[in-house]
Amino acid sequence: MIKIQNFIGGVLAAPLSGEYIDNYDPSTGSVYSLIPDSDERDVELAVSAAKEAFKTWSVTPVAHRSKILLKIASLIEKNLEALALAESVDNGKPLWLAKSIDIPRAAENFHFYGTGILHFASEAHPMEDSALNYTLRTPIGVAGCISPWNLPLYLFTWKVVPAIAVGNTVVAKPSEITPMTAYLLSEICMEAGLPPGVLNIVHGYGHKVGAAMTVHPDIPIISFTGGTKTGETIARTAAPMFKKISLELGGKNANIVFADCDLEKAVRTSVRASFTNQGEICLCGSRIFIEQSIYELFKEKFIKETERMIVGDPLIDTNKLGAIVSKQHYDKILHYIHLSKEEGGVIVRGGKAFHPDGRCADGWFIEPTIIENLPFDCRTNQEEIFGPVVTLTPFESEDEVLQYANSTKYGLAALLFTENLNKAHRVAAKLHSGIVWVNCWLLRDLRTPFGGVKQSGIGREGGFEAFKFFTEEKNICIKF
Ligand code: TXE
Repeated sequence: MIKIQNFIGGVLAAPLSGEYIDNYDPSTGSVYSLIPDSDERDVELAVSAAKEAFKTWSVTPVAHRSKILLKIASLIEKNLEALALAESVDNGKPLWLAKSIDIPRAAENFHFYGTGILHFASEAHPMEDSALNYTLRTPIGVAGCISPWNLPLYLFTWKVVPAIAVGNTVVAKPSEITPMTAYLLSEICMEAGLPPGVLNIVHGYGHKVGAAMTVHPDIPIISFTGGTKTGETIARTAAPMFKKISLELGGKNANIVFADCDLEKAVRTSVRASFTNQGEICLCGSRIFIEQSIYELFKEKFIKETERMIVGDPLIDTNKLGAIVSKQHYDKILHYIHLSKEEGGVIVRGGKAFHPDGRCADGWFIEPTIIENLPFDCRTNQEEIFGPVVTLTPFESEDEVLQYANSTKYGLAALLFTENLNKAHRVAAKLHSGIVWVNCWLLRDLRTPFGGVKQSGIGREGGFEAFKFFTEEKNICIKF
């Protein structure tokens, strides 16, 4: 039974409590490893190591920081197979998905920010013949990074890398549900020669380790991705301490299919946007609005295309959906499917748990589920389910669908399908979300600002936005 260790001050360490938490393989429902049940004492050790390392790391030449980050990127690529298998076993996602998306993107995060830091500069503001202003952007200190279980290494590195690239040191906590690849990254960081204390990983429960990080006086900046409820908890603690926070939270994204769309493309892309990673991506389009005149045709084609999304053992490449990440989340999704029926929904496909034969018989699997006949403002259409569950709703006009799409408390992402350019620009501009994809989904340019509005969060990640978040600006004005 693997016993995961914390990574503090450049060495692997057991939790001071000596206690461990069971870590489950969702595809079999069994415990396969143990996670440190760390607490505020381990966080204290990590903060001390990070503070010590900051003294040198923050003044290490950018070219040297870049070199180490690029070395880590190449080691991740070299260890792709092992990391992808670890991610699939830990999260339940298909192995092919971890191999093609999760792990390559983790390497890309190191490469993107490891090169981006070489080009990050700031500006000067000359005041004609009287003075010169210039802006200094300097690292802040020990950054706290807290990440979720849906894209474990992908989102862990999406936070940690820009933080250390600009010269901060980090205390990080991956989700206690999927800690494995962050643990394996510790070993890669040691091999790459990342100086001790630059990255510290403390494993354990959010309400213990995450909460201790959030309240720690020597962690002045927190970057969080996870549920809106937890984001609120973190903000309540951080706000009166005047900490800088970035919150990437939940979503309930609209997918709008106009009659003048390329129907085949809209169907294919909508199935991907509905069920990839078992629907456990905050960017999934879980509310599909279809123009009335093509509703039945789209529904027929969408259901047919969904038949191809075979659920089963994540280690078998022909399976498109793997297991749901935890028993608790599995129960939550099944609860919402039950609720949808109480709200008048008609399940046109799926709707049940799935029990594969063989080694995964006791795993946590749910069929891709399509529900229609629900009002846009019912709970099923307003609350984040975060599973392989989508609703289909017809609309007559642009105004009507914009009212539906913008009706939730979230505003992370949206998709729309039309071949009419004017309509694409017009509708995209009116959608209350931080990201809009037109005739595509999850097409990502890492330079773009990433984040949501309303209760989908605060701040933006990505590109130089991330570097600006993890640095402090100072304007210096010198009179001639
Ligand atoms: O997230 P949590 P969960 C949504 C999704 C899901 C819901 C809850 O709807 O059902 O959020 O998921 C740490 N102080 N998303 O329970 O609890 C926790 O240990 C500090 C959307 O996984 O928010 C973990 O490391 N930290 C999201 C991280 O927060 C705390 C992706 C996320 O856990 C804490 C995942 C506390 N008090 C879920 N409590 C997205 N936007 O992609 C927990 N944590």
